[in-house]
Amino acid sequence: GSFQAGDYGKLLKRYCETEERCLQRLMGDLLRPFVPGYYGVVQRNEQDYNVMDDLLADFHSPAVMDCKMGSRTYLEEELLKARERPQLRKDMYEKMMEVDPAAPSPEEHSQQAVLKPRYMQWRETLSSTATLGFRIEGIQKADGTCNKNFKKTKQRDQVMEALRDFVDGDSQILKTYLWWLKELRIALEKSQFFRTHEVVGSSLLFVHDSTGKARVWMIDFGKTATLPPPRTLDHRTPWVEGNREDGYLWGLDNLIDIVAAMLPT
Ligand code: 4IP
Ligand code: MN
Repeated sequence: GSFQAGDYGKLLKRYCETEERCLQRLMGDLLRPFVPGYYGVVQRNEQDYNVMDDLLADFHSPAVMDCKMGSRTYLEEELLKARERPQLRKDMYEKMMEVDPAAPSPEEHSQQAVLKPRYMQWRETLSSTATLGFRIEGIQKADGTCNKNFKKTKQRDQVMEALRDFVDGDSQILKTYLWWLKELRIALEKSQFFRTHEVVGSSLLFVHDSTGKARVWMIDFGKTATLPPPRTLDHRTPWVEGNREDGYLWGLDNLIDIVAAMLPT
């Protein structure tokens, strides 16, 4: 993985210039309370790292969920690249075959490879990304057990089941998450950073523990692209190639609806 133990309470993540730029800007944005604190770059064994807050440090045996936000998980620029110089990806063909041997087309079978946008789109429609604007990537429970088996979690009721299991049926935790999600939405709708960036492949990290503490943060900005001024996004308009919309807020609206519907009335 790309993580290494840093000082206590800090986390080192393999350096990425795009992520550095975003985290720097986010430190001066309204979204600051919703992102890990950023402390610059350090080098260890010739490798650079971005230093940020370890979001789990203030929890006791936390349960953690990663939700990838947005209706699109690849950049428009990757689409252009795939057209100009198509790169056959054997690894992505193999990942596809592992989940559904019927998914590749005859041509893809004969090449034993697929293009990246094709793989990413297949993942989007297999999961809830295309229909709900977010997907669950992984859940780690308090006992340390990990579940990354959400590739086919697509329907609203399947998402609810995964969420209910994540909080062990605790409505109070769900209520706290709902509160944070709504606070985040308010901040996103006002944020200068958010308006001026295409946010792709970014996740919401949900963390809670048995003390009842629960919080949500935005993480992973390696594919968050600055728009050329004066362009902005509303993050709800459906994507068509060229408009750069990412469906982030549309996904958050859906996630908020789903969590709200799980709470007793
Ligand atoms: C992965 O597919 C994820 O989409 C990665 O995104 C993506 O990295 C990988 O592309 C792709 O293979 P699976 O989750 O199905 O394994 P993330 O890093 O957000 O998890 P990018 O580079 O697009 O962020 P490649 O091209 O890195 O393999
Ligand atoms: Mn991620």
